Amino acid sequence: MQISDRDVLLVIDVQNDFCTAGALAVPGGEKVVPAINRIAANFTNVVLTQDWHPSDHISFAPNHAGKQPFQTIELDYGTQVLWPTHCVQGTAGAEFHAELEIIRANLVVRKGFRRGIDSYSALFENDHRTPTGLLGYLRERELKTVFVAGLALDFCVRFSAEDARKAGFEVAVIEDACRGIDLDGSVGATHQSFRERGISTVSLEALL
Ligand code: VGL
Ligand code: ZN
Repeated sequence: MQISDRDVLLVIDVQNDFCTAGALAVPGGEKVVPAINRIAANFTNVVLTQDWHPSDHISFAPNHAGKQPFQTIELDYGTQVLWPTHCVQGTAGAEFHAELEIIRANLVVRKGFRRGIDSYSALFENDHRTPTGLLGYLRERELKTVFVAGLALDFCVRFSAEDARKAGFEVAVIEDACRGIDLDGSVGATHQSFRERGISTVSLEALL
């Protein structure tokens, strides 16, 4: 597959807290790093996202008396999973994995920095309305196809891919450059959603 100057590689949340020994470790999370470094070298346009929460963030289970991680609460924007405290602004857990070649990035988008709202997607926060600014960037740069990789497949990768597709981009998720959390069948639901929405999945090999 030929990569063009109208394509962008969107690298989601490759941060220490989502890797082994991190606060919200995704199984095998760090395995995406060499894969992403290899494909990033083939793209002119590379955007990274960084989950970037204040310590009093509403998505953190310890901020809700009597709640445990992975339970859910109802907020005015819908159901919110409560997570272990992770990716707190300025902490080592919020840093990109040390081996991720961040020098390839044209843009780093931070998300989830408002106390009262989570942001899985790189384009819109969890109310599906508040923009991160990335959509404006992609449109102004006249980018057409968004290739998505990173963590976690069934949360931030999924929401980012869905929002990009809804906004009219061609979207391809690079499956072997992603890893999932898999809460209550969320990886299966992600694959089904991709099929229903016309989000394609590609292998790393196809892009090398
Ligand atoms: C993520 C849960 C909470 C992700 C971020 O990057 O998929 N998941 N914050
Ligand atoms: Zn988060």
